[in-house]
Amino acid sequence: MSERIVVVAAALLDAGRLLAARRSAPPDLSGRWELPGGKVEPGECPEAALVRELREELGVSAEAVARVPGEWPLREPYVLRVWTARLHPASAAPEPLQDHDDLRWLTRDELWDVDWLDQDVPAVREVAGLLEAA
Ligand code: DCM
Repeated sequence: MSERIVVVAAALLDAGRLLAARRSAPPDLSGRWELPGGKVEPGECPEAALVRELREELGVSAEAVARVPGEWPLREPYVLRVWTARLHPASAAPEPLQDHDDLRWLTRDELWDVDWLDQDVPAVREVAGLLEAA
């Protein structure tokens, strides 16, 4: 039986907007937009992995809020699980420090203006209802 490795990603919400991050690597994913995150390390709980990845990739202090229902297959052996997340009040603003070259805060009206990774689309659809229409 093959072991699945969980990739966690954050639907980081602030003021009714969702953070989208444009990947700068690898070549087959670069230019596409994703919910920021990464692989859970052995022995690490997924929420802790999410907090770590957001700090490393975006320089923010954040916390996981709630699991977005569902699990989406990535390239073997990875599966994608998503949590909503929020910034701590004293957090720095997100910056694309590694893996990304652009960030956007999207309202519900702007949600589909970016070219999401195919595998992130169902999760983005799930969080759409949490965003403001304006
Ligand atoms: N990944 C994804 N969607 C996300 C985050 C990551 O499909 N929202 C994929 C891209 C990589 C793998 O998971 O193949 C590991 O991500 P990373 O390279 O960011 O650690």
